[in-house]
Amino acid sequence: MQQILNKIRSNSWVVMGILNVTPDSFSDGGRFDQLDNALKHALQMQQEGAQIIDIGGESTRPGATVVSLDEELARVIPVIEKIRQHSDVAISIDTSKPVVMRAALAAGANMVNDVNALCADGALAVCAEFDVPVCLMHKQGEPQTMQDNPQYQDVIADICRYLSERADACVDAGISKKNIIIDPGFGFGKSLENNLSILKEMAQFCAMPYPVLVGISRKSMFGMLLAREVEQRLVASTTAAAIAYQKGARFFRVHDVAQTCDALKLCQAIS
Ligand code: 7PJ
Repeated sequence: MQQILNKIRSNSWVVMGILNVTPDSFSDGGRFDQLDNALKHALQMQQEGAQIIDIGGESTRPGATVVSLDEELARVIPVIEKIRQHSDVAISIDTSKPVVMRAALAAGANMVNDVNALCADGALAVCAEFDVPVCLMHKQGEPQTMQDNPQYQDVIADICRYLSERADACVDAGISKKNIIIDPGFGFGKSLENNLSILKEMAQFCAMPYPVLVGISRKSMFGMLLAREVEQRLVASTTAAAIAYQKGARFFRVHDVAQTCDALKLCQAIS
């Protein structure tokens, strides 16, 4: 993981492939099939150029329902163990729950990706103890209702202030500054206009003393802007990644790994 963090201090970039662990993964007899599918998908994304696999068992999409602790553990831990048996690819655990963070890190995950920016009681302490990179994401409100009516004084300044406060909280809790990654949180309590401002002003986040992660892949902002269904958002997603790279973002959380890597290779070649 430190190698990955060092890499992005130059003009290089890192793609994080999204591995969704689906709600019915562990019902009835599907268990081993589902695990094998998850492993296959992870290995394929690694082959295509992903240096980190981001595993999430709690859907945080707009409108998603809350998942219990036991359910989330049952979804993600077997997948982490399975990948660890076959690959040394870096694994990121996408969770807000300290118990899941601890179990995932103990099972071989290398990084914590928290859409709640380590706000849950005990989250900072777990990450400090394991001394792993953390991604702090901004969101406004909670997934159930966050898209209803997002409000900002100044969307860029408000997000920068929040991320800066959360980074300070990390350092106060003993998390190394070099382990902090920030993320403006596309789609998390943001209107289309807010999301476009964030992309346009990406350089302002990148001017903060932390690397920036962008999660914009297939998001509903493209549905709104382009009237495209989720499977038809590849071109917009890779274009957005290229724009964000040019403005200084270095981590990209994506579904379409090979295509995003192509776009970023081109960007880097002319940088
Ligand atoms: C993000 C995330 C994001 C980070 C999700 C989806 C929603 N983690 N997890 N940043 N989005 N760090 O992929 O549509 O933007 S889940």
